[in-house]
Amino acid sequence: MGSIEEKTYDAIVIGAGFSGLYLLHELRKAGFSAKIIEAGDGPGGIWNWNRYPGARVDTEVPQYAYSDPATWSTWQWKQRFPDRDELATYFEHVVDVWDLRSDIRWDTRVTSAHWDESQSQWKIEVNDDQYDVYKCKFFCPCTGFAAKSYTPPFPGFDTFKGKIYHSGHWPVGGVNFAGERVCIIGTGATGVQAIQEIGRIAKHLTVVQRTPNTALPMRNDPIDGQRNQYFKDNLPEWKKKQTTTYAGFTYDFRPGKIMDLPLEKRRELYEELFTTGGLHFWLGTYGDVLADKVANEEAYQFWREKTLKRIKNPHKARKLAPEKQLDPFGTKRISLEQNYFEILDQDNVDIVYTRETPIQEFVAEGFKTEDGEVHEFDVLVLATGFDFVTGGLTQIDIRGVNNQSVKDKFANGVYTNLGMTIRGFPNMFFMYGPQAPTAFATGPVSAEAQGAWIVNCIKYITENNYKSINVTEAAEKEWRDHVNEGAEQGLFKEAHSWYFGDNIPGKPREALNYMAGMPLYKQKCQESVDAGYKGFVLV
Ligand code: NA7
Repeated sequence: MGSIEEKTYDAIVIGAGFSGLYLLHELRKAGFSAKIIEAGDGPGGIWNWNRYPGARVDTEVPQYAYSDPATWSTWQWKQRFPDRDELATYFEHVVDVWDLRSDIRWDTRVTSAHWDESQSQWKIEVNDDQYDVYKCKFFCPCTGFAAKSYTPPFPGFDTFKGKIYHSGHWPVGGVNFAGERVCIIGTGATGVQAIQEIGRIAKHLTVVQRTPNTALPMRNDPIDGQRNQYFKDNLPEWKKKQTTTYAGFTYDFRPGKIMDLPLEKRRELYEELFTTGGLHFWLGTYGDVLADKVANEEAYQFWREKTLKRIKNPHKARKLAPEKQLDPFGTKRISLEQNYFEILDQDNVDIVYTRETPIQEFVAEGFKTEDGEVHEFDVLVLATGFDFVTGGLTQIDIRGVNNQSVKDKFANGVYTNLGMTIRGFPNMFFMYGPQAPTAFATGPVSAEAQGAWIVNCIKYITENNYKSINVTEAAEKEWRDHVNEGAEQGLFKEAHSWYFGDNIPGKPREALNYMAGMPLYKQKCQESVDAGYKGFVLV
């Protein structure tokens, strides 16, 4: 162990994803000293970790990118929905353009962050060999919404003798599945992508499905030089538009109600949105599809009609596209697929539908289902998701006033102000976390909105010689009520989904995201500033 070195910065940021990189760039532009501490070996956050086969973003470019012309004027996209490697290269490019590298420390995990009331500063400890300690006035965890992976507690799990990989921490060199007997548990966005790739090359693939995925066609396309030029010609306007829409896309929900249109027009629109691909059938339709049961059912039946045409095996068709939907269409995170249903229809793929045949226990060679059948495989891939939205914060030992931890603070429910600050954690600003638009807004747009607000707040504190900022009790209650009100709109709360923490046993059921849309979110954040940081105590 080397000597303990103390390093003092104005701000310490955790994580080099969309949020962290933007924040570092803006802090430095404003004249603050800042450092990112990043557990991974490169930038991109989730896109650095997402190395499982088939990992690909489901928001199209150039929407899924920063708005700063310096970052896009010198960049060429290759695919409408870039894969993990293309995104990793994009983030390297951004780090170079903004010249951030010297202020990022890689391969280093923050183990604790404690508020020192007497000094009005944060003390940050990391897991490196030197046991370095960082001190800073402002502490900014930008850990993302999917930082803590989740493995369900399957009975007998430890008895399985094969190899196990979780999508969230994949080996850097990759895994060769060719000719292997593989099992994938989980059919969320990750499961869909991994199944498409692994099903193609595995000798046999067992897919464990708990809920059928109403995945929409991605329709990925290569992007040539001419199209890249077209992007550049339009980007100033598109980036402005993205700051005005519900989810930070260039398109939005249509005004009015779909059920006011005649059937023929509705079918035409479904067809058009389906053909456009991506998330358009979900977020580019009329709002009543996600709010009115009749409209919702019609959208589902359209999806089902299209999907059934692609599945020949009637037993699989019944499992993958049941007549009666389990959760209202689009109220769980929509995934995008390329050839998911064709791969599942192959003879080398079996589907274990756990609502019909639950897993009883794991055994040495695989698992046994309650009908007595043993499903054998050599490699297990867990695509079972994450302790979404809150897990990134609660897994770090973050302690504020009176030594209270964020984990304890959130034990019976999430309380924040503006989805960026927590009462009892002075001078701490988190991004892309709880009670913010997070899962309902695309990463770069959210990063730019929150990053700008945070840097302005830090400037205000500094220029006015305040020691600290903290949230009032009334503000955290008011924000929670406002977030919950937004979550009452539409059919979302009827679904069993990670949007409400349902995927983690014992997690309180509550709205983890701000669901009233980016424009209202930004308005609320600005209102607080205009009223002299209403909802905060400045010391
Ligand atoms: P998700 O979307 O949480 O998917 C996890 C999947 O794992 C989902 O299909 C779950 O079924 C399934 N799951 C979880 N626990 C079990 C058990 N015990 N048994 C069987 N199946 C289980 O995570 P992803 O990694 O796919 O997606 C992450 C996000 O990245 C995604 O939402 C996008 O924003 C991009 P369930 O549906 O809960 O019944």
